[in-house]
Amino acid sequence: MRIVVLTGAGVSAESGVPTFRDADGLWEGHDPMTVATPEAFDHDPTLVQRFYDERRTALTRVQPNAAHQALARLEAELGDDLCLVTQNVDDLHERGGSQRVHHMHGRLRAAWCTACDARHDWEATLVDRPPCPACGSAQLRPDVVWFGEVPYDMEAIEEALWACDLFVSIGTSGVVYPAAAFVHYAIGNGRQTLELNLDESDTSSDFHQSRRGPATELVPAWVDEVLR
Ligand code: BV8
Repeated sequence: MRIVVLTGAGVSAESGVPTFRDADGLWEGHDPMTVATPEAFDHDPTLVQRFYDERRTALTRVQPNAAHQALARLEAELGDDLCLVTQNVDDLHERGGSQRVHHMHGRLRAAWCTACDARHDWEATLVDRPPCPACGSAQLRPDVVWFGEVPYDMEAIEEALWACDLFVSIGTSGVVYPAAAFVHYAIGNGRQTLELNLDESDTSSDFHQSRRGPATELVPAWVDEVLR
């Protein structure tokens, strides 16, 4: 069975990574249009760099959870029949054991040089405008996809959605596009769809089946079902 799994902030919530729209979410403290758009970066690069530096540093204080580990187990069994796509910029899927992860919205632990277009694995801060290791210019930005920018790996993702038998969405509110439209791609191609989420999402009613509960319970149970 070929499966496409899409994850959102909910899969990392129990690891202590704040979600966006939940009560104590990131968007509580920050207006996304002032920290997550190219215009915001042009207008106040220090504010934007600080916002991402804090989140990058916070990654050192969190660990993958049972949901990340279960998806790594599924990858080990299914191989290329699993396509794991995440909207998350954290690296908990990889630290949970997943080898192949499509970060459609980029990665916190990466920096992109807008002068020479090089991308670098990056653990440190960027607010102090460090030089690009490739060209030396001080034009590094977080390698994340901001609102109004084109998501990464869209071709591979659309191909996998076209070829899959089952589309599964885990821990996402279904508010941000094009990710929120993936269930419609899958249904449009006559594929089965399943949602695993703590609360009702904006697209819950579009899924063939929607289960409620924390990812650390729902995901291992679902993976056991698939592998049984
Ligand atoms: C684009 C990186 C063109 C940075 C992010 C009007 C209509 C439709 C679309 C648009 C529109 N106007 C503008 C748009 C486009 C815009 C968009 O969708 N805007 C929205 C707000 C209307 N999209 C874009 O700009 C995108 N680019 O469209 O380019 C294009 C299109 C197609 C093909 C080619 C080109 C780019 C968007 C990317 C923005 N960058 N992140 C950063 O991280 O700072 S988005 C960011 O927010 C996340 O990556 C994620 O995508 C989104 C947050 O959503 P979730 O992850 O779902 O998190 P949330 O907190 O909302 O929900 C958590 C869920 O988990 C909840 O449902 C909760 O119940 C559940 N949960 C909580 N705890 C648990 C749990 N579930 C299980 N267990 C738990 N323990």
